[in-house]
Amino acid sequence: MKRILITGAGGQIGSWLAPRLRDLYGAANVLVTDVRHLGPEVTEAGPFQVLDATDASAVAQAVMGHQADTVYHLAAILSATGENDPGLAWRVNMSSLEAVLEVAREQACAVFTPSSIGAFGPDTPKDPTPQDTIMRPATMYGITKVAGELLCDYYHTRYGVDTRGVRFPGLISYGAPPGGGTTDWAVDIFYKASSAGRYTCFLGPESQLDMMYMPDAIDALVGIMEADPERLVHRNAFNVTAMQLTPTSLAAEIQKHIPDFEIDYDVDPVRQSIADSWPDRIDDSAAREEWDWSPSFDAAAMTVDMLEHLTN
Ligand code: NAD
Ligand code: AKB
Repeated sequence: MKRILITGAGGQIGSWLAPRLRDLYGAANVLVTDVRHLGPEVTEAGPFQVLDATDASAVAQAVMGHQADTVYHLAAILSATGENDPGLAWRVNMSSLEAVLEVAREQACAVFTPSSIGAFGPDTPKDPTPQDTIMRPATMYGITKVAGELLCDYYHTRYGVDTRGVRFPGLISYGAPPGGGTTDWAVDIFYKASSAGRYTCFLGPESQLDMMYMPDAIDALVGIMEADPERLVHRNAFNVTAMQLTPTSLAAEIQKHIPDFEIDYDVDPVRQSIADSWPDRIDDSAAREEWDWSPSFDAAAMTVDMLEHLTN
């Protein structure tokens, strides 16, 4: 049975991933960690530890103490927060990844690290965005993501560490709120639609971005880590997507269930310029070919499920 440690597990992804991994591999085998204390639904369901992932010796001690053979490294600063404090984004995203990769090298652990559509930049072909293409991001978040992809590749080729990862699009979920990203509008819109019947969007009406519903993202996380290594050519930065949304198209989907729902716009120039520098549609055929990636939720199915959970 795997012995797993998750960093940054209190966030949008970790709050879904931790229970899934505890179900799959046994609660006692999954050490959940975050830089802050988490609620009893996490801390009482299995082992939990407050852990600053930028503290390399604390990370090493936690991995060795738990005898972990696999690390899901989720601790990070996201795009919009990263543009407000680029130094913080660089320090947290790079120091924590280096700490995790070093202990993985010493202890022969497998490592999952999520990259992002934020790794692409304004010079990248936008539709479709190929798996292997120009990577010149315009944000500090994107710079840390490209550097992280390369560092993970390096630890695999140089030291034989079993590093794997995907480039996630914007993730949509209920539960833990999103943590300061450019795609947060696609989550906020559901909360405001179900509570107030209207939403003011910080991106313009036709800003198109790739998105994915969280249950598919969790399947991707488990799927890539369970994939046959012989089939993996890309390893650390697989494009994965499930749908392409604009504020206009998602509002129309919500209006099928809440006919009076209204959307208006108060565009935030910082997040708009980040969104404008990202792809409109990424090509995820490498993930489909190399580890049978296939999402279950399109925009219609995701909207039904989100509204059902939020109104209940
Ligand atoms: P989030 O902001 O919701 O959660 C991040 C967690 O990391 C938080 O619980 C925070 O407390 C913790 N954290 C911050 N600094 C830390 C530190 N020094 N040590 C330990 N923990 C720390 O982020 P998320 O949405 O869950 O994203 C997780 C990963 O997935 C990130 O690498 C992110 O870039 C990537 N990703 C997310 C999305 C998305 O839409 N959510 C899309 C693409 C990639
Ligand atoms: C963000 O908007 O920063 C994240 C991401 C797509 O990486 N949701």
